Order: sequence, then structure tokens, then C-alpha cells
Amino acid sequence: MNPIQAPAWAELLRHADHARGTHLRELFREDPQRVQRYSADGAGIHLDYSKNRVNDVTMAQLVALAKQTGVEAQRDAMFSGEAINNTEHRAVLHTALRNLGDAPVLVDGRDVLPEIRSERARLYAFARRVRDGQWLGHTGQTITDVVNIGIGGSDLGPLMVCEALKPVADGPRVHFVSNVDGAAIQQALRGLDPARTLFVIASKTFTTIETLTNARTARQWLVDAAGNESAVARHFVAVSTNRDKVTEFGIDADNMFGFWDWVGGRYSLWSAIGLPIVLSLGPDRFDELLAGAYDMDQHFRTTPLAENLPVILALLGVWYVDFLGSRSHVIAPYNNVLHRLPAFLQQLDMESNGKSVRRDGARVEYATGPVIWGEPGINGQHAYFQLLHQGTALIPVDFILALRQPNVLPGHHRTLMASCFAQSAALARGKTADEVRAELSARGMSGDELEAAIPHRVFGGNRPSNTLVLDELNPRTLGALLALYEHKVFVQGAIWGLNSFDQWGVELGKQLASGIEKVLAGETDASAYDSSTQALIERAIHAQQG
Ligand code: G6Q
Repeated sequence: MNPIQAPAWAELLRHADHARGTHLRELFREDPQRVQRYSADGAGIHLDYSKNRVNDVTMAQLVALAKQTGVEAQRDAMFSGEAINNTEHRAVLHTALRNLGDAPVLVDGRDVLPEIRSERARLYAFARRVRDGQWLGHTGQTITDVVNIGIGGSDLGPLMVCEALKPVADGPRVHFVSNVDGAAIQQALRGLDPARTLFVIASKTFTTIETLTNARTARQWLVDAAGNESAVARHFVAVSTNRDKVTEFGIDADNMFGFWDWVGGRYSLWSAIGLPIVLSLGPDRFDELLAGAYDMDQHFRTTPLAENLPVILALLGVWYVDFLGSRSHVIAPYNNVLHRLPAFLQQLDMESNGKSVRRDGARVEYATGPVIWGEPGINGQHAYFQLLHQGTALIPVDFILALRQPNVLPGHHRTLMASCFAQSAALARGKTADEVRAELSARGMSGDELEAAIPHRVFGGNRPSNTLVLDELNPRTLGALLALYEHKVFVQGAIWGLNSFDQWGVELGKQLASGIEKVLAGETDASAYDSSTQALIERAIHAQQG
């Protein structure tokens, strides 16, 4: 249903006027139980959402909106393998990849679980051979380095997880190359020994130009060093759904690990696309990652909406975007190993819900996916947080913190935790002119100097945030955290009536690039393009000639 026709939508519009006039300071002052009331737990993750501009009426109406827009039925349709990706006529079953249950999951009447499990067993067997030193390079040496070549969904997930769990990595070193800029692969290969390097070519379609260009360069690098083509079989494996293209590229089908068209690229780290994770951390830890995601899947499927973590996060997001005019949302992980999480979530959220037509093709009459951005929080405090505290825009923040992590150094973690808690408190309560005046007078400032200083030092506060706390950062809690965000994005898409699982918006640029590449190669002229684009092409051609 169109969400603006839901009775709760009109209620929320009315209620938003009241909410605009209420400050988080007051909400905390009025209700000593606020944090208990607005906290929830699931799959090892604690969510404190009390620093949001909501009260019981807001939450009840938001939950009503979820019900009225059919979130539960849409969720069940996804888990049961219905073709909810309606523009590509595909089921959406990344959840089947981590399903540890026994009940069959049917796609076109066929249970996909046996196939998933047997492909994972092949993947694990291969990874064990590499990790145990049984899989040897062409000169009989063990593999010390793995280079994953892929982009978008075939890069961001495995890269982020490998970084997050690096402190417990015990396999070969993993490197990631995504950008077609030759500098990327040159830098990755520098210092690597071809005889001990394994390339994973990760591409669902195996037609992606950036990935194939990098893969060809890597292949040449290996063949040049080895002196023969036959070395390729010991140093190249592929992860793809396209067997024909993989063999055409020259990778033996025995060295290919498959997945299925019902796994979207940005939801694919749980499939064979996770190979770098398995190589770096081992099958047992990958199993834990899957188990954590499965925990969250169960939570999402069975917990009442008002206590359901992904639903709560989604509803709060809809509240700010559609009722309080927010256009962006910050992801601020505090543990440094989560430094690629914002980039991963940027794709997950923006490629899924950055859309302006509904699944039936009708144009939306309301705002949808916000801009997602961020960087590790503690670094952000010395950079972009200024705008969060005193800028003109309303930008909710997700603070993410693991209380324990491997190899904590004395004197470091306490500062990290204190900063995280301090920032959300500062955003919520702010600092009034009276407080600034008292502080500055106590320091001896007075008169005009004091009055002139005040406006610059006032913090309006009332800036919302969620705090997501993991007791410990490990594969299981990480799996749960990622599944939490996947489902948050799902719920928002369901409310907004979007198909969150296609990405037609990335196609036009690709189409034009292939034409422009022909112009740059001198094969056609530039007359099909606007004058700006023609001038840029001209400039590039001159630079190449010069
Ligand atoms: C993700 C997108 C996109 C995709 C890349 C790589 O959901 O579809 O980011 O993952 O374009 O595609 P291939 O894996 O087919 O190379």
C-alpha cells in the first residue's frame, strides 16, 4: 500500500508538529525510565534508542505504519522465497545462505538448502587446502597471499569483514583490488611473489569491465613470471554465477565456486563471495559469522515489531526522513577495525532504497532513502562532527561500539568508550547560553567579550542518535550486526513500497561509458554527447597524445 494512505501516516504528520517543539532534554527530565523504555536487545546486540526524538505516541504510530504497510507479510514473502525482486523476477534469499534450520526453502518448488550446503562444503574444502598448505602454487610452494579482484557487492562485504576480524586472522594475507585505475592493482601486486599468490576473481555476472580488466592484468603478471600459461590453474579461482564466462576467461570450472541469481550482489558476502573471509579466518569462523546472521534473522522473523531491532531502526529512520525532514544519516563505528563498515552500509542502503518509483512503477510522493555516510567516530570527532553538533541539518547518527575486542591496549579502550558515550550525550542535550555564560564567567571572561563569545559556543542539542552496543566484537556479533542493517533496509523499502533488490540506477552510466571509451579509442566521434562531455573527451584525448 502507498504509505501516505496509511492512517498512521496522517497521525504521524500531525504528531510531528508536537515533536518539533520538544527537546530531548525535556524527554529525559520527564521520564527517569526513558532508557529502559527505549532499549531493546536481540542476537547479542543491545540497542539504546532513547536519544531519539520520540515518545510512546510516536513509537506506537510508527509501529502502526509498519503494520498498515504490510511489513510482516512482505518479510515472510522474502524468507519464503517469493520472487519479491519484481523487476528482475527473482527471489531474494540471502537469508537462505545462513539458514541453519531444517525446514526447506523453496525456489520454484525446489529446496535450495542442499545445494547451498554442498557448494559451501566445496568452498570450505578448498579453503582448508590453501590454509593447511596442501594447495600449492605452480612451483610447489604454499600460498601466502590472496588477492580478491571484484567490485561493488563483490568487494565491499568481504573487504569490510576481513578488516573487522583481522585481529584473529590466521590464514594467508588478503588484499582487495576493485578500482580499474591501474595504480590499484600495481600497488596490490608490489612485493607479492607470483609463485605464492592466489587470485580470487569475484564477479556474479563475470562481465564487469573493471573486474575483468584487473583480472587480465593479474593473469599476465602471473604468466610473465611463471613463463607458461599452465600456472593459471594453480593461481586463479573464480566466484561467479556465470560458468560459461568463467571458462571463457580461462579459469577451469573445477576452480569456480558458484552462487545463485537470487543472491543480490550487496547481499552476497554470505555466499562463495565470502571466500576471502574463509581463506583468512577459516571455515569455523565463517560458520560463526553465518550463525550470528541467522540469530538476527530469527529475531527479525519472530520478535513483535515494537521490540524488533531492525524494525525499530527502520521506523526511526522513516520518522526522520519523512516527518522531520532529515536527508542524511551517519554511521559512526568506534572500533577502528570497523572502518569499512560505513562504505559497506552506504552501498547496502543507498543502492537498495535510493529510488523514486514504487515497485509498481508509480512515482513516490514522499522522501525515500537518505544519504548514508560516515567514518570511524573517533576520527570523525576531529573532523565532520562539527556539522553534526552545530550545523543546520538534522542528521541522526548510529554510534556503534564493541565493549571488548581482541588485543586491547591499556589506556586506549577507555578513551574510545568515553568518547562514544560523550558524543551521543552532547548531541542530545547540547549546551545552553546560560550554561556557556556560567562557564565563561567562571573562567574570568566578562562584558562584551563574554556576550560575543556565547553564540559560537552554544549547542542546540536535540540531535538524535542510536547507540548499538556489542559486548564483544567477534564473527558471531558481526554477523548479527550486518544482518540487522540488511533487515533495517528491507523494512524501510517495504514501508516505502520500493523494490530494494534491483539497481537500475547504475546502468545508464555504464552504457555511456562504453560508448565514450570507443570515442577515446578513436573508433567513433563524440557528436552523440553534450558539449560539456565533448569538451572533456577532447581534453583527455589531447592529454593522452601529449
Ligand atoms: C550490488 C550491485 C553491484 C555489483 C557490482 C559487481 O548489489 O549489483 O555492486 O555487485 O556491480 O557486479 P559483479 O559481481 O557481477 O561483477
